[in-house]
Amino acid sequence: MSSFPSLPESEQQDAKYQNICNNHRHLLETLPKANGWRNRHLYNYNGFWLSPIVLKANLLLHTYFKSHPTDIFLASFMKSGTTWLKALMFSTLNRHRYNFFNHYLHKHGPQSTFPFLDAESYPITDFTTLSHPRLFATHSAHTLLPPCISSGKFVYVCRDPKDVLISKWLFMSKLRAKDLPTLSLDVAFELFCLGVSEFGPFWEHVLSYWRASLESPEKILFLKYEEVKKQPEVVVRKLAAFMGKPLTSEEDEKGVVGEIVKLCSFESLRNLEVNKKGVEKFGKLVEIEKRDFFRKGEIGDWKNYLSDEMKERIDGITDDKFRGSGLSLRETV
Ligand code: PAP
Repeated sequence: MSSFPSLPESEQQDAKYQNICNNHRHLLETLPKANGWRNRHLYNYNGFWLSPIVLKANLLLHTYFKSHPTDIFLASFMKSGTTWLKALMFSTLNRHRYNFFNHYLHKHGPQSTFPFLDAESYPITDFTTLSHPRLFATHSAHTLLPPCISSGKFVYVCRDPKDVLISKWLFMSKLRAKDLPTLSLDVAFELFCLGVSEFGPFWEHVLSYWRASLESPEKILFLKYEEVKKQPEVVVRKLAAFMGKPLTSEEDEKGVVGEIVKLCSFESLRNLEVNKKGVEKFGKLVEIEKRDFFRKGEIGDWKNYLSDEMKERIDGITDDKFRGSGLSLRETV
């Protein structure tokens, strides 16, 4: 039963939204907080550090998102390969719709291929015009998602936390609020190791999807950035099968997998005009230059930034956190 039985639907929605705003305000006043990378503070919500915008998006998602049984979600910790996987998933799923010489990606880039759920603002988009299966992206931990989403199908991509840290630090330094002091690598490193990092702790984030993938392997395709880098063709085949459109022998003969891999390669995406200029909007408040999603796209760039001692510390945390889980990010680096 509706909690606002006497109000017309639009006003019920507004009343519901006002409740969310009040709850959001209350949470910001009461949740544990710590230093943010982009904004002044992050808030610890159910074990994960979220910015105020993401916290609100999460509340909105829980209230308004209507899933469909065929939905597929791409999930990742920030800077783990989201942009790349968006391009790969979109072009694999829609390989019959576009030709590779004049592709949707050429004009629009990977960011606009499917919506990012952690930046929703009100009035909420209902996504009813998207073709099925609908694709969505999220950086939220599995346990933070509403049950209608967390019970769905996921592609999860993770990456060596040392490369994530460096990629994230450089990216967030560019976006950091102008009234805040520069975030030094030493401070970012400490925060990261403590787990204080947008959507973090990194390790608990990865484990939230890893555990879910062990429980329901048919529902979560668990990938590593390094594995995509080393064997992109194998990954495209896995994605095609996972999304319900396995490669046919005819497509194999035509070299479709190779075309997808080439289209989505770092060089090819970075050099697109659409990715060299323009901004990507996340919700109403966040704008990011598209070119900032393409930096180096390498494995092991952390070696240019972290000392041996820093490396040992992060690897030690990774070993401790993943011990007994059956997951290792070691063998991939
Ligand atoms: P997001 O969290 O802001 O969405 P995400 O796309 O997950 O970022 O990660 C960005 C990283 O992927 C960048 O890594 P780097 O800073 O170490 O270079 C970016 O360069 C890399 N990247 C983007 N596109 C590709 C690609 N096609 N192939 C390989 N790496 C890529």
